[in-house]
Amino acid sequence: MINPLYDRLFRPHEGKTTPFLRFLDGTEMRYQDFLSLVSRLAHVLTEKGLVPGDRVAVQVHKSAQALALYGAAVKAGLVFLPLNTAYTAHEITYFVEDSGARLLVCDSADIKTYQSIFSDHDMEMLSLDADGSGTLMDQVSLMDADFHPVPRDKEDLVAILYTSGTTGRSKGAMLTQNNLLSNALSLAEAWRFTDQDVLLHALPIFHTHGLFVATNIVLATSGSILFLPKFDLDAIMTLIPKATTMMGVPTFYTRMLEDQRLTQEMTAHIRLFVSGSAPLLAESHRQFSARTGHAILERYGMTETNMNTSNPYDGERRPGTVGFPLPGVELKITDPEQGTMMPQGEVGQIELRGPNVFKGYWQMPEKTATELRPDGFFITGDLGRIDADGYLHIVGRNKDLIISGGYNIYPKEIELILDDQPGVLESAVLGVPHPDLGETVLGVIVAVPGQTPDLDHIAATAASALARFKQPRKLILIDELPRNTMGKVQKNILRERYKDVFLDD
Ligand code: MCA
Ligand code: AMP
Repeated sequence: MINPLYDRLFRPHEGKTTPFLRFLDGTEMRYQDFLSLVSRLAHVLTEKGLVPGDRVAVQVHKSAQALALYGAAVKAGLVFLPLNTAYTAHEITYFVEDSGARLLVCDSADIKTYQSIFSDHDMEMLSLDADGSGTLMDQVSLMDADFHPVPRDKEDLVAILYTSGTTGRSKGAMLTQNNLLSNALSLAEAWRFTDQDVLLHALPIFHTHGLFVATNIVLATSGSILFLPKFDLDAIMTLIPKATTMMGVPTFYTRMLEDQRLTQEMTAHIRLFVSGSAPLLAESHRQFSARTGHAILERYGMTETNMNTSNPYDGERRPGTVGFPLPGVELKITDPEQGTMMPQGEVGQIELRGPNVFKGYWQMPEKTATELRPDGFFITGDLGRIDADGYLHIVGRNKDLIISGGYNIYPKEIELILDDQPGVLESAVLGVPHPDLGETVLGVIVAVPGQTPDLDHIAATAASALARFKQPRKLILIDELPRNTMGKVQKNILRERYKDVFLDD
């Protein structure tokens, strides 16, 4: 194979006239048109001087062109680096500098800001807007629709996805051709995807879930995608009768449950609902089954590992569990201190090994060594147990992480900003239950004795530095942080104390 990911996921569709993407307005993009866009974009990238292995940073709204850009990076042997559209210029600066990106593709509304920030960087910049226009696309029309795929080895990098770190510094997870390909093929089979499937796609395409899981599975099986720009409850309700499958984070399902239009009849055409990226409450699972007759299939994944476990397609999909390891994935539950195996049924940290597990963190060998063991097992930081029937239950986290509406937030990054504010002695940021987002961010602040920090000013400073989804939804001033005898802040006590803050709203 020349370029394994391209050869298996993209090449088979060259010349195919069936629809790949279907849009809200009823228009479609056929496979062959998508593939020729991929080729033209690959020409644009290489004509900008990019060579195999170069990083292409992309912060754009969801569009067919943005998806084709991913294909173009694969075809040209480049490393795709998708970035959340919510990230601020401050956050983007870090990703661009850390990755050494050679090209940044962004919305035209941001290009001036980025041009001034990166004026002394050896980096090209192009724009791509939500409607598919921009300087990137201006060049596409001049390009040839043939592009010979750049040869790649299955261990070569195809993407870097940044995931926040416990120290407050984001880490770039390096994903190989084989990581993505093996997982797509494994999931397509486990979830029985075929060319008859129509996937309702409302996830963002800058994360593993929407970009790799959802898109690669459809590419692997030649089905089509109902491609929504974002989650929109009305659009979902209108399109469900036209789809056969849907993937979402738990917030999608809880929002759908609140809508009376969700019934057994209107979901009759669907064969599979999948949930992941955050815990789906067993109660939501049961309510969804009762309303629609569909048992949501919950699975467990990570940016570093793609998908690890899944409830079965046939057989019981057990609420509150994430099922069994996918074929080829080894999973063990270990003692967090010793790394030794825990007895069957007991809680420990989840470790994983398989073709899905990433190559390490970009330019962070020490961090990689602490999380990826020499024998290939990756220490996930999630706590779990395996029940008597082999189902994995995720019972907590051994890492300080908040998951809000499927987005990961590491408290340290926010605490560093809060601690820096006038009048603040120290702070603790924690995730507390939220009816819509699962968890949301609460900031707890202790003042320097005799001073009164200005909470509005602090919120405004956080807003200028952090993406909206990371900003504390509330700041609370308290006298002191609870600590254990070692001096460590006891966030569990704070979580318990403030667990109803957003539930009472
Ligand atoms: C939007 N906002 C959020 C979030 N999303 N705040 C906290 N958490 C969020 N997730 C902000 C908006 O900026 C806005 O701020 C306000 O919340 C309300 O926006 P709303 O219109 O309600 O939000 P939305 O556009 O409907 O988005 C909510 C969402 C979205 C649909 C849940 O966040 C989403 O699509 N999440 C999916 C994330 C995902 O794909 N995760 C996969 C990661 P304001 O009110 O100030 O204007 S991959 C992964 O985790 C692993 C690999 C795995 O296993 O899959
Ligand atoms: P990310 O860094 O965005 O890849 O998020 C990965 C984390 O999301 C995992 O380490 C888990 O903590 C969490 N996660 C993903 N899927 C599930 C799930 N089905 N249930 C509980 N947690 C999940």
